[in-house]
Amino acid sequence: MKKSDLLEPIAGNGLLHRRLFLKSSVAAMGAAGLQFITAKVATAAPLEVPAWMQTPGTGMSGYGARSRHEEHIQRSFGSLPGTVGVGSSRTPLEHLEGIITPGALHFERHHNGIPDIAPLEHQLLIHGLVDRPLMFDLESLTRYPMVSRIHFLECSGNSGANNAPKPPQLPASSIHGLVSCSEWTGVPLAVLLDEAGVQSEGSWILAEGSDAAAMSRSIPMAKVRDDAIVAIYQNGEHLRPANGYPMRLFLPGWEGNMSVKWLRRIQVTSGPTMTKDETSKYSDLMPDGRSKLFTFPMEVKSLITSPSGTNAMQGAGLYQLSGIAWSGLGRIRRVEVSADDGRTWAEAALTDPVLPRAFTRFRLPWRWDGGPAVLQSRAIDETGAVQPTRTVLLGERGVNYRYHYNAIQSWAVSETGEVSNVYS
Ligand SMILES: Nc1nc2c(c(=O)[nH]1)N[C@H]1C(S)=C(S)[C@@H](COP(=O)(O)O)O[C@H]1N2
Ligand SMILES: [Mo]
Repeated sequence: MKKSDLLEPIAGNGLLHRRLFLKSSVAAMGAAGLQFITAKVATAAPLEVPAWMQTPGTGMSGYGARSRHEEHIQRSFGSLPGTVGVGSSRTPLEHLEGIITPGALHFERHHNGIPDIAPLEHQLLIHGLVDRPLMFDLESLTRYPMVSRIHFLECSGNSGANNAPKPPQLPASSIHGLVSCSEWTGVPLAVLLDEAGVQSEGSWILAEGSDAAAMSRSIPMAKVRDDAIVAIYQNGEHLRPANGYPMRLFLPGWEGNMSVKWLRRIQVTSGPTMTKDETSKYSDLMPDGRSKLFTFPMEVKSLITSPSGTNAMQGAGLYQLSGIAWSGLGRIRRVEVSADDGRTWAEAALTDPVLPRAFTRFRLPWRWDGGPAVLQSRAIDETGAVQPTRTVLLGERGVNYRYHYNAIQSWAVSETGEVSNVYS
């Protein structure tokens, strides 16, 4: 491909080739006389000395805080801040970049508030169909070999707002923010189960939390053996109370509800326990009125986070479309982007690293001509699964299905630059 071709749209409505964002191509853009994004031409005058260079800066602190100019970036709430009991808060996806969600902005979902657990008093009991019932405290756990894995965590209720007949006019976080991505460190649950000695009939476990909801879920032994961990650390520091301090179950790629926080009990069983949390909620109601028994993995999904709902574009010109893709079934293989409501598609650049069951950041250059556009992203994972359109998804599921919504998100850009949520 000739460098100048990079400046030619490769799909409808101004989508440019992903290679335009490579270093050499940025130089090519300059050579072609295209000013890069919004940089101003520098003058020969010396730089001014700003106020903060004229006095010594402040000192160190024991635990860091972000810039006071960023304090308005907050989780959004489904229920009022500080509400006790049931509720959720959402990650401000449209304000974040890369793939890691800072601990302080990880989404929260509680069924009866956040328990205040004294770590030295917390115990994890492993019992049921085992040879030796065992109790682990935090100290004994940290003597086992640990693993660290970068994975997303998504509530199966995420994006449910888009089931509504009319598209809600909300920021990306309010619609899709029940998903975050962290590095989780802990002990593989299989190691602890081997210590206890699982008996031959032990084909499921029950995991129970130490919160006032005593939230509990059943998990098949195959998943436990595959990649379940008892997580102690999140992004390098101890779990935050809201995310399960001092220990939680973590099940990569499976619906968030099953990653039981404040984990206190694992009972090895011969089948699913059918707890209140897996029968009254998180089950999918089908068009014929019956419920699916369980839906464990979170399927392939993506959305453009910049620009996104309620944003205002700053005039026609070159933009960097940026978004996240993820799949509970493995790696993201490819993300395609459309600017003309799905008529034509261009392949986006995936920013390294591309990890299984983790956020994958994608980008594509877009020259907005100032006219109306509908932006969409469509992710494909390594199993070949393709993110469906909303029409296809709802067509298959009927109107009663609420959980596990993974349809393509469409953002309309108006001539005045307002970005809104549309169903296409
Ligand atoms: N003990 C317990 N575990 C729990 C919950 C809970 O309320 N109690 N909420 C579940 C739900 S519905 C989700 S989506 C995830 C949310 O994890 P987070 O709050 O760390 O984001 O935790 C799950 N584990
Ligand atoms: Mo959830």
